[in-house]
Amino acid sequence: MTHRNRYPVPRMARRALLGIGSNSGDRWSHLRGAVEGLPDVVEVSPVYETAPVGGPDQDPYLNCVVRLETDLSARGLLDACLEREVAAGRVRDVRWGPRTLDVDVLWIDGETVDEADLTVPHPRMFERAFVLVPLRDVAPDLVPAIPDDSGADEVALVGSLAGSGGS
Ligand code: X6L
Ligand code: MG
Ligand code: MG
Repeated sequence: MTHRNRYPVPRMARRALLGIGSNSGDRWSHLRGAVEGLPDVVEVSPVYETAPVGGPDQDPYLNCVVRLETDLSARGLLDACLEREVAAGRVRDVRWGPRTLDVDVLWIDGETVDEADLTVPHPRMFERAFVLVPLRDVAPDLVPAIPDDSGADEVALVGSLAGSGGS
């Protein structure tokens, strides 16, 4: 090669879906802080209160899903998620235990990742109603059906981050 391109490589933004959850501290503030701090968010699902799945006995969660149109790589998205969790004061101790904020990369159009600390699509959560119900709101093409055994009866619409609702 005799020269290098001086210009940024144009990249087509693609759709990414992130799952957000909180069941400790001011849950509404943690969700709101995540949505406001994440890059390239174009749509936010309603907020659902959901029964905890896995781990020790713990309080109910608030869950939602955001849709991004972004040039960020999967790794860039994970970094943005972890940054929001740290900003919410998350302490990682008990596996599947209570957390102020959890932000997961669920899906990136046209991309799969299988690395030690990052798997996309998210392997486990796609069977859970606390992901599927809000995911269906912002990406219905990704949710053809919600299985009867996914816990759909333990997911209650409680408000939205844009309008009223929350404490
Ligand atoms: C079989 C066995 C299939 C276990 C799935 C799924 C385990 C999800 C743990 C599973 C299995 C999890 C949230 C939550 C967690 C959340 C609600 C987890 C463990 N995060 N419950 N539990 N909302 N409602 O965001 O996700 S941590
Ligand atoms: Mg999670
Ligand atoms: Mg997580």
